[in-house]
Amino acid sequence: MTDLITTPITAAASPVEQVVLLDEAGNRIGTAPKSSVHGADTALHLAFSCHVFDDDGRLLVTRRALGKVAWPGVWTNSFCGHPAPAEPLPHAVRRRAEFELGLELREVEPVLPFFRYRATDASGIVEHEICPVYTARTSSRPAPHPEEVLDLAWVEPDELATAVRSAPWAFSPWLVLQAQLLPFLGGRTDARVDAEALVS
Ligand SMILES: [Mn+2]
Repeated sequence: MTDLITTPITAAASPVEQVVLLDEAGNRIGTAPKSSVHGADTALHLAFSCHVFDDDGRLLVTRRALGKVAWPGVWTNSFCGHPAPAEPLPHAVRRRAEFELGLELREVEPVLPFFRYRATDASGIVEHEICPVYTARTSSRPAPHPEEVLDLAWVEPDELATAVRSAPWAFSPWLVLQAQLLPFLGGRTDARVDAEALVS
């Protein structure tokens, strides 16, 4: 597998947001418009998730805006996104933090560099991603972008861990899966997560 976190590929600048397509081994095999990739049979592509802590060790959870194509109105981790074709992942993480939440991040660290999942939302839209998971810290006060984030909360990690296990249907499937693997959400780094089991 190529180094997904640090290896950019070059591509012509495009006015349409592009995502990076991946083969089963995680190699970059091309690009496609973000809007056409996500559908009923979504091709595997590169994304990321980030969990943001404040200075008191609380975690930021967000509720996805109702206008989002996939999982509208669902509570999830701090934010997610797709790197542009030539964009290193840590840069994409910082860019989306600023865009979605007005947050300046520090200590951006990959914690699950090879996380992968496939899941289908209630409307039939499929996500299918190799999705390196990051943690970061902020001292900023969130200023959510209304087209991205409907609501947010700072929560104690152990309370989120309990909530995700008690009511997994109330959270994004990628958060539920990540919680099985992230120690700060009660997970074990050696846990085996069967992401395909989520396909409905
Ligand atoms: Mn995606």
